[in-house]
Amino acid sequence: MRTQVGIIGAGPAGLMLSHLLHLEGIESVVLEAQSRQYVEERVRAGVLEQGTVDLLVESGVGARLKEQGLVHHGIELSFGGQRNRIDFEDLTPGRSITVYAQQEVVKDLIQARMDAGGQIHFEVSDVRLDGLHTSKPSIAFGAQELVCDFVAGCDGSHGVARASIPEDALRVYERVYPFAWLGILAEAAPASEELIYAYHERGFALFSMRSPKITRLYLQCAPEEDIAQWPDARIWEELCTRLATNDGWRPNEGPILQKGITGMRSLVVEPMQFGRLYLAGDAAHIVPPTGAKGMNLAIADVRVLARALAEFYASGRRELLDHYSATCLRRVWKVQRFSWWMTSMLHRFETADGFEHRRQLAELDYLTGSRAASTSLAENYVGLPMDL
Ligand code: RFL
Ligand code: PHB
Repeated sequence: MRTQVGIIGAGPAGLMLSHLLHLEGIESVVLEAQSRQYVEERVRAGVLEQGTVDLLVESGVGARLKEQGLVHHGIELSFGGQRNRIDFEDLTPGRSITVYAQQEVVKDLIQARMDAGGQIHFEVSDVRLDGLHTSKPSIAFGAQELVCDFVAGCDGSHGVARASIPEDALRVYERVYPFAWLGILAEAAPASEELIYAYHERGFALFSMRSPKITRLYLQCAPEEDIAQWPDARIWEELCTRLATNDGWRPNEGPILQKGITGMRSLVVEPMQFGRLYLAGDAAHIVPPTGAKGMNLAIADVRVLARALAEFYASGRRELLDHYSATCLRRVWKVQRFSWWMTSMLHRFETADGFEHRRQLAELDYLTGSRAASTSLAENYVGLPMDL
């Protein structure tokens, strides 16, 4: 088999790259380890930045997103029994976020690729990369081989792409946090129209949603937490304790449809390129979910990569490809900073003397009381300009 760009992974990064390349007349083949059903049902992110929404709409895959996505003009920060609104309309005029599940983005992209005759191979096994420093790198899978001009490693943090790069050719920056998130999806009408990030003595909690009938909620827990220790009643009790405010507000309860525990880490590998292999999305970096940035960063990477490849095929010029890693990393590190900051402000850290707790309360008090600080949160949350 032969193609121009071989893409490993059918997550948001790989699918969006394939779609953008198609619009530029560039052929690609996507290889995915899981089944189509699995990737279309995997519950993950839900918050799209303005720039992500714009790109999906402009590239022609935004019809369902426009119809079903929930546009939010603010978020709330809850602490000390009160909620404080960060008003995007006021602080970042014209920019907002849209709540639309990642698996819906994935479904829309798969459909668009299929409609255009695109090639996505699901359930491929034993993927191996070869010849990354030659002009014809190849991807072997099972008994088949795909020869390409370029390879895009969009296979997430446990994929083969990054693992195929010799250790001494990469620098890895990593932080592991001493907590995790227990997340649930519940059949309950969201009791608030906007997301609520709560800092509480017992730990962080997040109120989010997927639709007018489905609430998505998270609780800070220990990294080694056993989900079996969390029967539904305990989850609701803890969520209500951490989220309830003095005005009597609390989330609506309902049957829990799905629950799981997610670890938290920050990771960046540099450079995001090795010969003709380009890493994008979670394959190159992981952010803790507190800033809701992972999927948005994956989309921002492939936008840069698609442009660079388009320029190469149109003119033979390699400048944009050569700058791919540096261009992406500028944004990646800014988003790392923001995600780390949100995480450290909102989670409980065990310290003996309570210094951290006092500092965090002061930070939240400052943030919600200062227009300058609120604006900084708002502009990062709705998304830095795509070219930054
Ligand atoms: P993905 O989505 O992990 O896709 C990688 C794909 O590669 C496949 N794969 C392979 N295929 C072939 N051969 C192999 N050897 C392979 N190994 C792996 C995998 O099956 C998979 O289909 O990476 P991508 O495309 O870079 O997208 C990244 C995002 O998925 C991720 O950053 C977000 O989900 C992170 N995230 C959030 N991001 C946001 O922007 N906003 C949010 O609100 C948000 N909330 C979250 C999140 C992630 C979470 N979890 C579960 C980690 C909330 C949670 C709980
Ligand atoms: C979600 O709705 O899943 C979600 C929202 C905001 C975050 C993380 C996850 O920061």
